[in-house]
Amino acid sequence: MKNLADALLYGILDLGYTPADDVERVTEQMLAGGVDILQLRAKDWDESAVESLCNRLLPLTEGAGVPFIINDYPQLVPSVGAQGAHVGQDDFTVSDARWRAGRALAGEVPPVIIGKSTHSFEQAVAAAADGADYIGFGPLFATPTKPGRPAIGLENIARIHETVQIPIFCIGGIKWENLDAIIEAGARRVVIVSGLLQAPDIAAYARRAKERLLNNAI
Ligand code: TZP
Ligand code: MG
Repeated sequence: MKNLADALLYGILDLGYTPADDVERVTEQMLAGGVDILQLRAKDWDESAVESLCNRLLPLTEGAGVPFIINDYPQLVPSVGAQGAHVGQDDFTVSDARWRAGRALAGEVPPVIIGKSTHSFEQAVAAAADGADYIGFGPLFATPTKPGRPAIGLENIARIHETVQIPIFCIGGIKWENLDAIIEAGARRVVIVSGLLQAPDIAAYARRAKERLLNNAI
């Protein structure tokens, strides 16, 4: 299984963009393109529907050795055998999510991954202090994938990387076209949602973004 610490490109399978009958194909494409970590984000889907999506997708991510993260349902982590969960500012605290995800208490190695969405420098510092394993930091740009959430811009990217030691995944409106600017502002790791899911060739798009991030990391 790939290590979170080595992850550069985070793919989110967002059911707002991908029809449920196409999730396996899209997941395979993302994995073929080299995403290092993959999240299932099924907003407004109920727990049993999310559970069955997890059960369809986990064999694919396991086969690729890519951690599988569930948005919003940490309690599903142990039952489906996912690697972790992602929570927002208005969801569970990091420690509550970790408790629900269960396996940390059982001393299982590797422990579950808990990620937190952050929308400001202060929230990012707080999430790290609360014990998050990684944070999402954004939206850098306003994006239809997260309606109603204002852009935070690029100003704090360098500062947050100097301050917070856990992996920071910049997110929100990131596309191939603005990746250079984001990297120049200090980003090392990114999440790309609609850019990837709407690409005519998802694998090629992911591969190109990953290569750019790898060149930067070397
Ligand atoms: N959190 C902050 S922005 C965002 C989330 C889930 C959506 C990012 O999606 P896109 O399509 O890459 O802008
Ligand atoms: Mg949430």
